[in-house]
Amino acid sequence: MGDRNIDALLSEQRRYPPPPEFADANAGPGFYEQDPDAFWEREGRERVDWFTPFSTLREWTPPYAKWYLGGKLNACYNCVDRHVEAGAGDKVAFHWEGEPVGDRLAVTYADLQRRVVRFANTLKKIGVGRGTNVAIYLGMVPDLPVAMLACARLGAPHTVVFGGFSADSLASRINDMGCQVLITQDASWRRGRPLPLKPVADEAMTNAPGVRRCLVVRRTEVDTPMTAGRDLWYHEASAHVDDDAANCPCEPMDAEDPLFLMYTSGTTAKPKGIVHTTGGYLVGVATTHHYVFDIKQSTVYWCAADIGWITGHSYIVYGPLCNGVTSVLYEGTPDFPDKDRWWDIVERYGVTVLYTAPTAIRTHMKWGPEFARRHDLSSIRLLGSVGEPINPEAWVWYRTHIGGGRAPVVDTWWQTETGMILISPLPGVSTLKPGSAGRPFIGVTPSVVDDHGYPVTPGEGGFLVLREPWPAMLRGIHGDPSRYLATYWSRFPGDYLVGDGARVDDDGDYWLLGRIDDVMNVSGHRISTVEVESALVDDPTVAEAAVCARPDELTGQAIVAYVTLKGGRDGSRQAVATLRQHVAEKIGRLAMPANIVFTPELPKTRSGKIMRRLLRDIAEEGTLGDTTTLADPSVVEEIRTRAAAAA
Ligand code: 6R9
Repeated sequence: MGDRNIDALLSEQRRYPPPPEFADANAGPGFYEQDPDAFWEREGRERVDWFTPFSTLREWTPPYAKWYLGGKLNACYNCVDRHVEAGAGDKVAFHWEGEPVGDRLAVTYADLQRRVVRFANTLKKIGVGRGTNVAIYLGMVPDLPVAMLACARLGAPHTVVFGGFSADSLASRINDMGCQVLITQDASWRRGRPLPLKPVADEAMTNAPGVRRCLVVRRTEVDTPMTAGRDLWYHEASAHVDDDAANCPCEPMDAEDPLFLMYTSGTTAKPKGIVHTTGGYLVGVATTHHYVFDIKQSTVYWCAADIGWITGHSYIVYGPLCNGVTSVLYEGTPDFPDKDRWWDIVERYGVTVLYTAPTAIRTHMKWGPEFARRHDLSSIRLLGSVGEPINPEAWVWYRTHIGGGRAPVVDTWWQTETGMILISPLPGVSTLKPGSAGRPFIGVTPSVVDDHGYPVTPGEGGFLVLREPWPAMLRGIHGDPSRYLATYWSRFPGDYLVGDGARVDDDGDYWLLGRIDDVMNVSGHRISTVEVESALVDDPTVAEAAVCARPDELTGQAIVAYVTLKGGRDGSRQAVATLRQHVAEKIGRLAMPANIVFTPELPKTRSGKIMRRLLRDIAEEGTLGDTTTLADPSVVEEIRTRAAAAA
């Protein structure tokens, strides 16, 4: 019995062709037949405005690509000013919804322009200009996109550090990038309480002496320590600052000038500063946003991610604003003050496109559909998923309970490094398969290869690699070209190593199998953690599951499953037997977990990814790895105790 049987048992048969409402979709039949170079040439000329048009589409000297050479543009101009100049100043750029109920603000494109100009002029006063690196450590307040755009306006590369990261993480990013200015806030709202941010920033700055100035946005009334000569309240520093765009021109940037760095964790402790540039990035994110989410003039778009994550950069800030869309920006958590908060927001603003992560969908599944039923969600026409493979049950739940049984679900695959969506269905073209990310976007040439770099036969799993460059591709790791080569280009020379496993079915649709280090080997059979997790979550009693391997004398590796039952219940001995049997039925006996640990929560990063590395550590009874990126570190101790009891 080999992988083929597993595949047969797991094969997902449900199919959803494009609904008739998508007959006039931005991407219709024939979309994939376009010539990639002609497509990106046209999008480059038409989707963004250039101060100086580009002369060369791209230059590819592996492993470095350049796009839109010779062009000069400004990302802020494209996201803000040009919409105001075109007469759309009164259109809402974003409906900001604060966490405290009733705390809300509609920011039009004209308002946004004034806010951005004021912010940019304030930054200028403290010495920020072209090439000054700026760190931003803010929660989901209106000043976050404003600060990013103000930096872009001046040509100052930014790095946004997610508001939940520790002082150490913040300091290491500031130091690595050499930031001279830090923008933060007093505290952010978290489930009804102010969570201080400035004290964390203070601690970070003691280890990051390069920071000359710290601008502090006031969000709450908490007492906030300020260091004279270094710290400034933003509302004071900006009080008499000009907000007339005519007096604060957008810096003409080269297409290849850096726009921002986004730090992401790799296999070593030190995070990688992924470099994104201006031209290719902006064209890439705006183009994919337009086609994948079928953006119309009337779209009300909500990406419920955090801006501190690449998803927020590309698909809350730069893509949607470049396309002149009306968006929602929400400050709080999905369960404050109650578990229907998201659905209240969808109803209030008439959200038509919702983009979120499988972990959030499974959380709502765990709470039950009654919270969504309290609200009118009929405005929703399209749903998106990103961040990890979505198991078919969650996909179908999402479509049924949030999408009214009609809205297509686009499962979008991409990474911090890719900058933009690379594999995704298109709602007017693709027949959807729950659990599949569909086809590569135009010009994207993935391949699935074996250990030696040879393409595998269709249906077989292997390493996902990318061959041709795409516009929003990373331009390297900041300050570490050898790590760039070693991480992405050395395993299969000439190909970009994604780090995910995948397989392609007979229709050419991609099925992502999780990170390659998440592929287990039990008795010589290759089993992906995702497949087992999917089987577990398919059981009606299971809310969420994470699977990893531990060494086993007989079988090489054995499977350990961590399972959260619906309603947070504890599992009985009978439940263990039932679940093992269920996996055996879904995949085969070889995939049956050797151990099942019931736990009320799984350890997750703040962006919602399950930290399988920690689960593996627990399963191997080794020492615990770094837990600083965990949303709730106490979860680990709890699981360790339970794992010992279940062994
Ligand atoms: C955008 C983002 C990237 C990793 C990626 C993969 C996983 C993201 C996915 C997905 C399956 C999807 N991933 N989207 N796996 N299906 N639709 O998440 O960026 O935080 O850098 O993570 O996330 O493993 O390699 P990032």
